[in-house]
Formats: sequence, structure tokens, C-alpha cells
Amino acid sequence: MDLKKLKITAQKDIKSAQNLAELNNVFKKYLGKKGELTRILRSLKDLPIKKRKTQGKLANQIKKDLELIIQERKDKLQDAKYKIQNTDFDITAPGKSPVLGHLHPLTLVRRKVAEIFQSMGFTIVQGPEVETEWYNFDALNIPKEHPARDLWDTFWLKPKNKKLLLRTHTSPVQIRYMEKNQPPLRIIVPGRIFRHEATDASHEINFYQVEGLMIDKKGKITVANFKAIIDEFFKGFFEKQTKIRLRPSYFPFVEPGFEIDISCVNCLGKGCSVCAQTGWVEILGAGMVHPNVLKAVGLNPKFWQGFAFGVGMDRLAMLKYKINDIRLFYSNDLRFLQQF
Ligand code: FA5
Repeated sequence: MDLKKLKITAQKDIKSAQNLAELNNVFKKYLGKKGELTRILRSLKDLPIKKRKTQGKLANQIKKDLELIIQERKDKLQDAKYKIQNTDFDITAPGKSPVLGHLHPLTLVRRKVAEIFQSMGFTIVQGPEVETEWYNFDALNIPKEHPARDLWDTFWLKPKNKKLLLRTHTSPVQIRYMEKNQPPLRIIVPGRIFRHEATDASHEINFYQVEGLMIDKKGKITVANFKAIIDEFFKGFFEKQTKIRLRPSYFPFVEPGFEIDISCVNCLGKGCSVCAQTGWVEILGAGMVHPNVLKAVGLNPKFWQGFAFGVGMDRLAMLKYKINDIRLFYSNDLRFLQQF
């Protein structure tokens, strides 16, 4: 039979095979031991050399082509067989979407804080949660018998010699950073801190603070710079027009020191339960770095000056998301967490 014709009829046969058994018969008919194409291939040896070459090439090519189409048809028929046998399998049914985790509100707040300060040129720095007495108190102008130590009830890790403790604020990282880096510098230090105190709706024993520190040549960094930076921060963080006010306050590591109140973002200063009807919410401690702190890290206060501040991140989150109990952040209650 003419090879080209054989190819055409074989192709037709393959296409019209309706199941695997029929396809197998087609295979046998052309490519089996006694198949039509097999016979032609075997008889090639009897042809004159020239014809043998051309016919041989063509016959082998057709063999390859037929094998390929048979395989494709076989795959199709197998797919169809699978579909019929597994009628329970509905490929159009919607999939089960995996439960995805998401960020904790305090992580969202930490990222937002970092983003805003980074845009103002601040570097993010971290420090250890287990601190020495020196970094947490002494270097910050809080000597052993100073009554200021009463401000923080501390978790001491070695009660006998009182050398290690869980840091009570992020301020020790100021010292660690200034020991290793020369001014001018601007850093923020987000981190976890610990206080041995009774918990209530606005106090936890374990919470988060962000420390800020900016030091430059004497006269370059003033309270006015602090006010501008913190104003910018609150505007970016609450995405609302906010006012701040500074009240004199005492922290041993700053002089002068102040507390910062922000106009209530809940009622925009009109007075509500969040701000105890005052229109203001206390949120942050700050001041100009005390000369003794600069001396403790080997900087001469005659030449260097700057400000520092510490803000509770939990309190920021409570104001931003209107959360009325700090303990919700740590209770692992999905009804609360899934709202973020
Ligand atoms: C300090 O911790 C100072 N280190 C802050 C500072 C840094 C002042 C640099 C000056 C210069 P204070 O104890 O006030 O200050 O805490 C700062 C903030 O932490 C508070 O304004 C409040 O937002 C938050 N905070 C304090 N105690 C708790 C608590 N128990 N639970 C949750 N947040 C708290």
C-alpha cells in the first residue's frame, strides 16, 4: 500500500477509536507484529538500495507520527474514562481556602511607627530584653538609692545580687547605642518591656514601647525640634489633624522633662470617655537628654545636646483602633484578633 495513504487511513482509524480497546486494535492493525506498517518496514530490505533509502526514511517517520498520535488519543480516552468513573469529583466545586494568618495589631502599629520615623531619617535599633542594672538604671542617672527607682517595680532575675533584670523601659538602648556610635544620631527603639505591677484596662506587666533619641551639636536640637518631629509622627500615625501639648514632668534621665498629651483622636478634643471628658490623652514621656546621661557614654554635654522620648505602643494601638482594654492584645482571643 502507498505509505501516504496508509498514514491517512491510520489517522482516521485512530481518531474514530472510541475506547482503549478499540485503540489497541488500531495499534495492532498498523504497528502490531503483523501490522500493515510493520510489514512494509520488514519488506524494505528487498527493495533496491535507492528506493530502500527513501521508502525507509518515510516509513520510519510515519511510524513515529502514528505512535505519537496513538499516545495522544490514549491520554484523551484515559481522561474521559477517569471522569466517568469518578462522578463524585466535581471540578467546578469551589476549593477549600486555607485559613491565612494575619498580623497582630501591635505588629501593625510597630510597622507604622517604624515607617513614619524612617521617613524622617531615623534608624531602627534593638536592644536586649534582659538588662543589667547599669544600663536600665545607673547609666540613666538613676543611682542605687535614688527614689526614682520606685517608679518601676522591677522583675529581678537574680534577686540575691540584683544584677540582671527584665528591662523596665526601652531607654537602656539609648546608652548601648551611644556607647558605640558617635553623634549626630537619630534612632528609634521599638521593643518589649516588663513591669511588676497590677494589671488593669490600661496597664500590663508586659507591653511595648518605642524609644526615640536624637543628638547633635549643642544648640542644633531643641525642644522645638522635638515638638515638630512628634507632631509629624502623630499626624502620620493617626492620619488625622492632631494637637499636642507639653506638660512639665520628671524623669531622671532628662532635663527639662515633660509628658506629652495628644488631642483626643476619638472626639477630636470635644471630650469623651476615652479622654475622661478632658479632650486630651496622656501618651508619651520625653525631655532633653540629661548631661549626666551624656557623660555616662563619654559625650561632653558642653558640645552635644538632644532629646529623647518613650511612648507606649499598646496605648497608641488602643487609641488608633479604639480598644478599651490593653489585656485584649495578649489574650489570644480570635474574636478580637480577627478584626485586624
Ligand atoms: C518611661 O518609661 C520613660 N523611659 C519614657 C521616657 C523616655 C521619658 C525618654 C523621657 C525620655 P513611662 O513610665 O511614663 O516613661 O512610660 C512611657 C509610656 O509607656 C507611657 O506614657 C505609657 O504610654 C506606657 N506605659 C507605661 N506603663 C504602662 C503599662 N503598665 N502598660 C502599658 N503601657 C504603659
